[in-house]
Amino acid sequence: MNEVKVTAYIGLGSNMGDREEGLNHAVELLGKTEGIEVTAVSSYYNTAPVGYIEQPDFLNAAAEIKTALPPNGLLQVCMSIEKELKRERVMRWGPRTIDLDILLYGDRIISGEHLTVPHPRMHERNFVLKPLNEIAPYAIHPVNGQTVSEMYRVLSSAE
Ligand code: GSY
Repeated sequence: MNEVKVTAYIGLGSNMGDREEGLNHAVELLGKTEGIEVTAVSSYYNTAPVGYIEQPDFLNAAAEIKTALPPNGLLQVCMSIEKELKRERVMRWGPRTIDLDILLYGDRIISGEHLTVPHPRMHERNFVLKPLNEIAPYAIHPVNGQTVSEMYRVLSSAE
């Protein structure tokens, strides 16, 4: 029987250690996970830190996957990759070796204790929308109805 696969988007970021190696490794581990196929990866973008700004620049990217995993299963995978790559995070908004965020999971809207999808701040973050716009300009945010390219245009014109 064919599994039903959902297209989901993951945001990746690193600002500790070898950032490029961290992103490469995270994408590789995602692709090796049963129930996940990585179908596109954006370029890697050097971005100034947002929020707590007294920290090194990030390298950010976005990946498109097709997955048979449910949202919470995907969250567990993201968390175990962060653990495997020895994610270090000294403070909540501070530097980290690797960060994986579920941005979109098909057209699902999820508001759970551990997972909110679409990612609640994705529409206001250039470091999310720029890589995502490269691989999925026509993907639709199921809450505001905008495409990624519309959100990216609105955000870029406000800056
Ligand atoms: O949730 C992402 C972690 N993060 C980032 C990031 O990935 N990139 C940039 N540029 N700034 C950030 N601030 C935080 S927190």
